[in-house]
Amino acid sequence: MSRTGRVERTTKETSVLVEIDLDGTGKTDISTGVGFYDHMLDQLGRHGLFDLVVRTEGDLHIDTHHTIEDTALALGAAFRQALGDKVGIYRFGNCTVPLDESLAQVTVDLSGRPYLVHTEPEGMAPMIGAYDTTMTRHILESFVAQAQLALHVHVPYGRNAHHIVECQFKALARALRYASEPDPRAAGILPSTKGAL
Ligand SMILES: [Mn+2]
Repeated sequence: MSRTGRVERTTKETSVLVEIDLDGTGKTDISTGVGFYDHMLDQLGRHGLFDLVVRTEGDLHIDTHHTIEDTALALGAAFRQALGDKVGIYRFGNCTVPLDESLAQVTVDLSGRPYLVHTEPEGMAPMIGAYDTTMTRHILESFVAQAQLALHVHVPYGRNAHHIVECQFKALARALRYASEPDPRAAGILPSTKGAL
């Protein structure tokens, strides 16, 4: 059974297409018009072993905000769609990833309830190319709202803004992979005593 999601989302501000295959090999085809964001979504596919297509055309003449946010919303919706009934998966995942001087700790529960806890160092550089570093939290909020999962992302230390953001996406990718992967001991079993996720 294929675990794929496909979401098209069009507004007056953006037009987004996301396709995801949870059981892929990390093959990505990403184009949002925001170079550093493309780099981050590429990390998500590669380290999550998700095949991922993202095509966003947004109102970049205003700024990158709508483009980045709406892509994250569509990505969350596609991920939720791909998870299907969540039978036989691990449900929980966590991963700690260093990037030189920076460290990201990510824990996820595919709970069906959106909740984000996010901390990162204060005072990092405001921009990485055209990417506004305050958008990282907004991306995570948007993704969580649509993917309906609990996500805790912490960067206890780090200095370089590029490193601080990139280690979060790498750790997120790996935590999502672990949580969504089939658990061979739990085939046919829903990982919840409640009977629904
Ligand atoms: Mn916004």
